Amino acid sequence: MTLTVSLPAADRDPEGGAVSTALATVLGARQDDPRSVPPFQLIDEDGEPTALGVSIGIDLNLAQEMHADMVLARRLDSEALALQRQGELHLWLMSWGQEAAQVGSVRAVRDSDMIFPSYREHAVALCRRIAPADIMRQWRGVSHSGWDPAESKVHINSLVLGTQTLHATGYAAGVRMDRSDDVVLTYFGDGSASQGDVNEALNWAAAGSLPVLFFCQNNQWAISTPTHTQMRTPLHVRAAGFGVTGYHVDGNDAMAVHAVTQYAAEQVRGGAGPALIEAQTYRLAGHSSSDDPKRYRTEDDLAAWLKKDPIVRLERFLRRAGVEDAHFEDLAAREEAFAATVREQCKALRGDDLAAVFDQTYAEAHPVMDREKAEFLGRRDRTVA
Ligand SMILES: Cc1ncc(C[n+]2csc(CCOP(=O)(O)OP(=O)(O)O)c2C)c(N)n1
Ligand SMILES: [Mg+2]
Repeated sequence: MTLTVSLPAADRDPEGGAVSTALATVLGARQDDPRSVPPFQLIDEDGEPTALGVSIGIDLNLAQEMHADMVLARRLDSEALALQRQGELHLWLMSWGQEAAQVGSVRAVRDSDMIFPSYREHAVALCRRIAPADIMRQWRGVSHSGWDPAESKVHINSLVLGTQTLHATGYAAGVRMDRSDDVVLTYFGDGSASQGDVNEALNWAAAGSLPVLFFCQNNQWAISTPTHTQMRTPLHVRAAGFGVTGYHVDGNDAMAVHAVTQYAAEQVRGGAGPALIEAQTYRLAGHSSSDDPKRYRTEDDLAAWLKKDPIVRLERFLRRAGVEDAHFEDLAAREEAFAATVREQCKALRGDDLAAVFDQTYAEAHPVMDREKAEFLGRRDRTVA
């Protein structure tokens, strides 16, 4: 069967051959980017509410609380990097610049909603009241992970890219079997979106209509690989191909992230099936304490994103809204005290549970694990002596 597309007379090519320029422009753009929408934004880069922000309204108390969370998260990040430089941590994955994406999203779900993070979600962990010591433990090499997931409802970090999205999907199947109305929130990066695991998780979550909220922090880089070389179709558009509802948000606008996540989470909670949020943000620091981003990205790129700093933006908004100096002075004092706690907690961390992995591999004792544990302890004690 031939499908005939009838064009308005003015658009017809009198020669009957080539497609008109107007049509080519419209269809060409759709082909490249079928339903891409600009990121949802409530507060612009100068701290001014957008037209949408004005019409929807911005909760000043929430803005103040999230600003404080972001300031503390950034301080944890800079202290931890300094501690790494002093030899107190082996490695640190910086979250500088991604605070709004993390704080805005975690604060928009319930405390009972389980979270499966990647490895950079320190602000998420802080908002779930995980102690700085527990966030740094793994990076000091004194533990295999840092906290009790049953207590915080935050699973341990996943360093194998994308694997946590499958764990989240499996967990969501359990939530469904329990007939709970919890939502499962999982974080992953733009680069991880190329992993088979993430695509399998999206497909499986959609096929089972599972309560998963996929949150992609598109920080524009996967170590030295820029996002645009990894994908032709933006992720929020790609979601539809899996049968997942896609949202696009300015990831440096904490209020917008909160609004979109709250809406998406409620849809998922209500049984609409999984959703995906693509948050546009930027990793202002290197990939990790071992990376030198000057080798692959320009100063101009960094400068352009520094202007979109999520904390500066929210502070400007709060000051315009009448929040006084005293508030920011109190917060600065709180931040200094918090920084001292971070340093103290880090230096006090000692490792004595590394051998626990051998006890936790199987439910019951296993001769191979016993042998490996003995070898490990022998080696460790020789090194310590
Ligand atoms: C399966 C797997 N492949 C490769 C790596 C090495 N690796 C670690 S981080 C990373 C980049 C990830 O980028 P993205 O998903 O965008 O997250 P971001 O680090 O930007 O937060 C790579 C390739 C890994 N950890 N796991
Ligand atoms: Mg990335």
